[in-house]
Amino acid sequence: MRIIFATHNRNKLAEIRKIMEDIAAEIVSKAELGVDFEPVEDGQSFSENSELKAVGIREYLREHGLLRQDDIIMADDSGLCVDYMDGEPGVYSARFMGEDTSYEVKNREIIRRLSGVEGEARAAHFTCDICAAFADGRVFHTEGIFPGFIANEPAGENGFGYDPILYLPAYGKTSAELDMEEKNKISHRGKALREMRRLLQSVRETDWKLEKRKIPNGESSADSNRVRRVLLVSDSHRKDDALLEIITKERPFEMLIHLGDAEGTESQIRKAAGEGVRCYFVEGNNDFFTSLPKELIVRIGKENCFLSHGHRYGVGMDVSFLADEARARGCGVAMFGHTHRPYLKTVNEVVCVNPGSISYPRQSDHKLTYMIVEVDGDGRLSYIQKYAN
Ligand code: ITT
Repeated sequence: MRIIFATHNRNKLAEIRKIMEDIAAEIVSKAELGVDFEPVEDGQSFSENSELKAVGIREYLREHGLLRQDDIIMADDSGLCVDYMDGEPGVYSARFMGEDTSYEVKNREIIRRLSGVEGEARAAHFTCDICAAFADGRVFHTEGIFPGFIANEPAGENGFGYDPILYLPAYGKTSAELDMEEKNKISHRGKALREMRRLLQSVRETDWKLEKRKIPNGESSADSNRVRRVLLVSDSHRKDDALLEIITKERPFEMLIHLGDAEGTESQIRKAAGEGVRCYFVEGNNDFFTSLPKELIVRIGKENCFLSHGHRYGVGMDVSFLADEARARGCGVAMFGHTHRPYLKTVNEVVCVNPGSISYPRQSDHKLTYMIVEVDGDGRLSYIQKYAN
């Protein structure tokens, strides 16, 4: 899943990355995608504006062929609502006194307007509405509120915008005196983002349950019935001599899976495997300018196998994120590369398999490794670790 956040406010993006980093493979801003299209925010409420932004960017990406099937375009609209000013500046927070007016001036002006106002009457809050527009047309919203009081004097250097004037009695500080981590825990955006995170997780689980009933995208059940031996390799990094040798040595096999970082020699490998062999490649972190899929689900015997290079799941540190992703997608096997070390272990009920590297091994014996997967008559898989030299 890729989250594209429709903002050019760097502070917002940093907060969002911190909260969402472990649920999306990629979080990019629209600027990082090179999109300079600016939807008009002329709604009367925070939720209207966030939806105008998110849907506007989604349709722009669609029209320009940049929208991926698993993209979620997110946008927030947020602002400060001051009770004594009838909820102003509200949706006009960024435009209050003019876009180019400094926040020092805006903050002083709000304090000035509240001169003589005391206690509860100085109540104010930040509001944030987040909209997630899915590539398939669905739209979801969450909202968060961050209550406080307008301070008598601006204070603090952290945060941005109106942070120096929102005083938080429980902390004896303004929002600008909190560090980012503290602010994220209690802020309007933090709350709305965590709620969005929960919502996305539950939507994703429901989608995957439905998807589980479909045929996997790589290999149909009918095709998978004829597969008895699979050659599993990874991380060849254009150094194909050993790989070409084992292709000859290991024949016959009906399927070849390469788990990433072939670095452009895919057609040579396919050719060497021969016409009758189904070849699957996924994109590795060194496969630049490629149209290879990032992930695939392939049916082998009676197993749905989740193929991924693994770097997006942090497999170098911990395989359990990959295992959980595979399981949530209805796969009992996760095949990955990236670490250059052979691996075979059941993690969170998912068999996690890494054939190691066929070019630059990193395990202690420094031998080039690969795997053969054998399928028995009942469709059960067994994994045989092999050395190329
Ligand atoms: P994008 O539209 O590109 O996301 P923006 O800064 O214009 O960025 P908004 O339209 O949501 O964002 O305007 C919100 C304004 O409200 C923002 O410029 C700040 O002045 C204020 N604001 C929102 N969240 C805030 C926060 O956490 N701390 C301080 N001020 C905030």
